[in-house]
Amino acid sequence: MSQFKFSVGPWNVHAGADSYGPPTRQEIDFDTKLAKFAELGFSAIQFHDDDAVPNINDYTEEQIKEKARELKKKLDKYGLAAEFVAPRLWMDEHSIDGGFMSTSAEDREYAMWRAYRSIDIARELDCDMIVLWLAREGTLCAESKSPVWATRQLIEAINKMLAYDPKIRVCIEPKPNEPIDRSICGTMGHVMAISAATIDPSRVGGNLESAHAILAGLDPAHEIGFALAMGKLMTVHLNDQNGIRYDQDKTFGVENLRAAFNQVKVLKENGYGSHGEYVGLDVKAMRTTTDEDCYKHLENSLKIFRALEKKVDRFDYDFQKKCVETRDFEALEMYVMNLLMGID
Ligand code: XUL
Ligand code: MN
Repeated sequence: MSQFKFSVGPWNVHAGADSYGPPTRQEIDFDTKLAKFAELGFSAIQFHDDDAVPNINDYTEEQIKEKARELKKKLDKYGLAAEFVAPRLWMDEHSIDGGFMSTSAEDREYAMWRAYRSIDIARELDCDMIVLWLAREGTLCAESKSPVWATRQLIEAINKMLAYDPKIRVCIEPKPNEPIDRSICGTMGHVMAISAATIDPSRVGGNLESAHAILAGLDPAHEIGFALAMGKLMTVHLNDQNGIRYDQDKTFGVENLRAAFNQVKVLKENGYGSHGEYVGLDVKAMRTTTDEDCYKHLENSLKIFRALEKKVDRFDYDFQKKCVETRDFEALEMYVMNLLMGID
């Protein structure tokens, strides 16, 4: 029996538009996605604040909570939990130059408003986690802001969130670049340092996305392991990425099966999920994918994860131990290759 439960965000099923071309598939409405996510075996949904409450700017704080309560009823109908709420601090005109570390005081205030509203929504959805993907937090022009000031702004914003709600946990999803040029919090190491500098480090952790680690030139399994060692891996965004180029959000495991195997292995060996953590996916269908196949990348990611979980179950730890004792890493490496290729 698998120890894992899976989560997904509504943006994982999208119409295929990119920076260079218009949509290639029909938009699918939110309720249809929810029903399909439940049918595919997902247990929880990841939300941006405006996935949960579209047009959030148009409502009062009370109206936003009311809308969130309506959404909760919908989730209950499908037996789905809410995993997290993430303030979307990159689409609004107030977030052109970032959110918490924007150079405009008015825009920083707007970013805090979105962060507080995300917390309000989370509480109504019976969830205690806010994810911060810090899309535009950094510089496009290196001399435009001080990295010292910007880092302190982030710590101050997180402290305000922790003070606003004594139960809320803040989970930073690091990414080294895109859409920003130089990010302020690019890796899990940065996240751990920020956590330690806040007023309650036990409530500040990380969300490791495989593609983001690869974009930083790092190994996703080691980034996961680092956060696990600190007791601060709050969730993951599994996917895949072909080297250092635009963020691809490919189906989990399709570019580097061995790296994917090691992500499943480190999660499984360390009892990930035993405190209610979900295995989150953050995957995108290709632009060429048809309407009929628009959930295939999710189905395939789940299939690959589960197949790799079986490989981890079969992993021969006695043989590994022997190889380590004799330092026969050639044999250990070939053993892993054979395991993955299905050669006994
Ligand atoms: C962007 C990314 C986001 C976050 C959620 O690279 O991964 O989708 O996961 O805001
Ligand atoms: Mn992500």
